[in-house]
Amino acid sequence: SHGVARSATSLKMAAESEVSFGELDGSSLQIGVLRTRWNDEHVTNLVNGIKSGLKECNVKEDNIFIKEVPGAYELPFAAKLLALSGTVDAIICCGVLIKGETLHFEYISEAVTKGIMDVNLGTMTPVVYGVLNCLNEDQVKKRSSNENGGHNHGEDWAKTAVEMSIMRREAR
Ligand code: DLZ
Repeated sequence: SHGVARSATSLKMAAESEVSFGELDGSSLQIGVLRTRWNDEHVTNLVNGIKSGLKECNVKEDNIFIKEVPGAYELPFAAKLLALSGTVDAIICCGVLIKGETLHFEYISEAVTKGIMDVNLGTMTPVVYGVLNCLNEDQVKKRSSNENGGHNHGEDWAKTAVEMSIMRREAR
């Protein structure tokens, strides 16, 4: 009977979260997308997922600002510049780090993760962590494309940006 109660609860939660996603209205929001040139093909797929997620939330195409940076390490700096410009409600930092043979991956990954959080709290602008940290390209594909049973996480990042933008506006 415990099992039945548990599954009833998770069904209710699923239904509630569907309702709240449907209500995300981004029609008056300006969203910045910072994307790396590193791992261009995968990052482009993720940006396409972001665009389709933003469209689902009624964000206007003219209100989406997209800018390239070289690699993931550059994302926090660019995000801080954009946040301080006061021109966007939220920023999505989009990149892909793939583990190589050295410790480089761990160092960059940690710095970027910490850097993005610093910009969130330091500027009080929502900065979405749209960075995949993967051991190989197969893992990247599963998280950046809806093909072959994968899921494009860019769609979720877009909804997170809209949800957090609304939260910040409501707090003012
Ligand atoms: C140098 C480097 C390496 C080895 N790998 C990646 C990666 O997988 N993903 C990524 O976004 N960037 C990588 N970079 C570049 C760094 O992020 C950064 O652009 C350079 O170290 C210059 O600061």
